[in-house]
Amino acid sequence: MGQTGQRETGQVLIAAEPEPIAIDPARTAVIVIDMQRDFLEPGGFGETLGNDVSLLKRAIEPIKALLTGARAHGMLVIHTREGHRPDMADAPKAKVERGEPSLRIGSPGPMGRILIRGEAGHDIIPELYPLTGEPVVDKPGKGAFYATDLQTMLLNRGIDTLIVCGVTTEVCVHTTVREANDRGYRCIVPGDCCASYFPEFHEMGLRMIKAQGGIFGWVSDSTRIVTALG
Ligand code: TIU
Repeated sequence: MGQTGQRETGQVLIAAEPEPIAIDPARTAVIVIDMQRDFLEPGGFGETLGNDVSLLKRAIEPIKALLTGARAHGMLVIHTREGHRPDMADAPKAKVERGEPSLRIGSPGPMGRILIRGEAGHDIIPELYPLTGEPVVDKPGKGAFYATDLQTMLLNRGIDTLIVCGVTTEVCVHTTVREANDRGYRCIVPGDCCASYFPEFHEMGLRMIKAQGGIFGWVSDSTRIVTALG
């Protein structure tokens, strides 16, 4: 804090591809996408779709390190959860009836009803549980901006840059980065803080973000970001 009590706006240079990016931590938010039991633990939505959920665990420790660094700098941390109202009025028929899952959205499973708000499986994994005061955005879609108050939160805090991480790389992380990019936010994606049920989609998803001069944003990693924050 400066003498006036105002936060000093120190720019921090983050090593990234396709090029380094200077951020102001006071205007940067970390968005942790859908690190929910439904995607990371057996018996949830991810497994009902036929996926090996153990593939997503690799993102947990890097996200922990990133959050420790971000919180130490007083950065805004926002968590998201994909899921639907218990009455499922917000769940599109096209989403509920798609494919041949072992259990459909709304069906009772070992962690409660699949992808339904308030159920154990819908909540964030204990390893990354939000701290008191950190906003949790419940989203019905893949993108974190669609039908949520995320943009209002960012506007209220004067945020211009997002560090977007979580699962899965090519689905909810990518959709959110694309939504944010079109809304004028600069997006940094720490690759080791993201994961996919399909390692090749993870790799390609990151390459798509940073290609063409950073068509959707920048790709970095937890170590480079935490080192830059100091
Ligand atoms: N959070 C998120 O990515 N939702 C998904 O459904 N992802 C899949 O990869 N299925």
